[in-house]
Amino acid sequence: TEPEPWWTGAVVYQVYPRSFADGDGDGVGDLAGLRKHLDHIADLGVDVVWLSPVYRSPQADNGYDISDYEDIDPLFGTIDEFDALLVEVHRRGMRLVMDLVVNHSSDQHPWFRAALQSPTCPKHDWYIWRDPVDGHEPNGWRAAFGGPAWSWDPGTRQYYLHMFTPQQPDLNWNNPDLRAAVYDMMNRWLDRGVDGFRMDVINHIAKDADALSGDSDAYVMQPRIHDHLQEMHERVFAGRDALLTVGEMPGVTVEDAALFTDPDRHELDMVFQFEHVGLDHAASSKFTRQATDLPTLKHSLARWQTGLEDRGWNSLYLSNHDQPRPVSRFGPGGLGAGAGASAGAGAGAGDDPFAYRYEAATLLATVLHLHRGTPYVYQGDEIGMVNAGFTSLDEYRDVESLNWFRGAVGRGMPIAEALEALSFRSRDNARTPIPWDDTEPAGGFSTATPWIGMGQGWPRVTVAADRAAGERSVYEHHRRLIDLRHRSRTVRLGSFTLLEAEHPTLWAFTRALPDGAAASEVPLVVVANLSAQDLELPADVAGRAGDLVLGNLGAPPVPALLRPWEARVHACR
Ligand code: TEU
Repeated sequence: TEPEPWWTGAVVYQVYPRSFADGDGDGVGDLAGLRKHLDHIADLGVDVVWLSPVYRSPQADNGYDISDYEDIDPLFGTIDEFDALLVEVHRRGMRLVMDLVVNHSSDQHPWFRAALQSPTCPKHDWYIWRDPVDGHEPNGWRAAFGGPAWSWDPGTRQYYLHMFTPQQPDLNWNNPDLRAAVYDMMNRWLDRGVDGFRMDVINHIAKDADALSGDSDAYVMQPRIHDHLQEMHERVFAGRDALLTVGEMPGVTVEDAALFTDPDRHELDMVFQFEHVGLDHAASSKFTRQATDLPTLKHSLARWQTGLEDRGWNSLYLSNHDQPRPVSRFGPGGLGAGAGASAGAGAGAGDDPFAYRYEAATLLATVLHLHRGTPYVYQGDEIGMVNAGFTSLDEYRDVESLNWFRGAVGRGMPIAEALEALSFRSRDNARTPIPWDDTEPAGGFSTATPWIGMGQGWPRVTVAADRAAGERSVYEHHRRLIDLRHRSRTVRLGSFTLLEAEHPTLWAFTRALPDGAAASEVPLVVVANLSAQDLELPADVAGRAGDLVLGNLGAPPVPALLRPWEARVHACR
């Protein structure tokens, strides 16, 4: 049989460079700062570093608006600094995956500047233009960060499409020259030594902009997406070894994902799906909290486990630079506050944001890393960082947050209510600087005032404090989880079975391989208590739990009892 791909045993660490470490003292993280702190990542045992965008960019969306795909923004360093980083990453036995943002470019990219010249110049067709209809936008599509998805260009007297900010015009993937230019660019990065790509909103590159409906959802992913990805594979990835490709795909279904990640179809290794991070969003807006509960979350992830069991592969994440911190969202003040509480405004807000922080951070990591798929650790989660806790608008930086606030308050929402929504949902919750220690002015992140505040966790939650916490180090727990994946074939490939699916506070499942003879193939049972009360394991679960493999609270005094926010991995009896 074919050996399994290397990334079934890999763990990825995501770096959001502007918030990781500042090497040149301007208050913004950069490549030099990252290079200095690489051992923090390597010692965790991860296999891959995914670097969020460092390309030249006006920073309208923190680098997700690229004006030169082949150079580094001076904010982050130089191309020589990048090469030096790549050498150091490889020297530590890790791979480096770049962000690829080709659904759109910056409006300052020379391609778009050229496209503005006239509707007949060749580059014009590299973007998506429509004539006005009755003096208006051609359809009612809305941009993700507010306002219409079409902006008027007075020069060409046409509208151009942008699914995000007006500074991020969408590229036209129907144009073969555009596609060739993107593939050439990707090949040059791979030739330079990078090891793959995380592809930003890649399921949106094939869209039907002629659709007249007021809602873009049905049209952002057209069947041609599969042709584009197969062509990309053939022109870029075929014949290259040991790469990793992961496509970010808002709205993707498990059925779609099985196609995208079926190895025989040569499209992508894995995708980021959004189902589990949408459960607490109202359909109308991500800023409206929707009640959810543990059974719903368990079922959602379990459905993806089953759906991609025979073909395809999952990526596993609870957070990234767009999502709140897992401890705050799924911990005692979030999901753990219960379905009723998570519905109301201010749920958990009065509570201690640090309650059971170590336990919740390590429990959530245990559950995530024990699923089948490739786990992604977002910077800061390995020390159990919490939401930013900002209380006034001037603390926020994110364009999505600022635009939403302006719109909501403009429509009459009380300011306090809008600030409350930002406090649980803003992307800035995960973008505060890594607090390396408790020194002024910025916890070792920078010698200057940082571009965004340190957040409520600082100076209590720091890398130094966590590393000194011994048995209660979130970092150390992640290291053990990653080590377990490397040692255990069951963790990598075993099939997943959810136990006690309807239990309101117990998350329990087994992982097992069909024959399972070798030591690395022992079947495992995972049990986790998402509550502040002791939990007595149901007999069918307790009966399975043999030797303790790993736990966040050490050996249990009473094996059939889970302490508050305890998570354990046992060999199956
Ligand atoms: O995000 C795409 C996306 O759909 C969302 O997760 C988005 O960030 C948002 O939360 C909508 O409410 C990707 C990047 O990860 C994000 O940082 C960029 O802003 C976006 O694409 C545009 O490039």
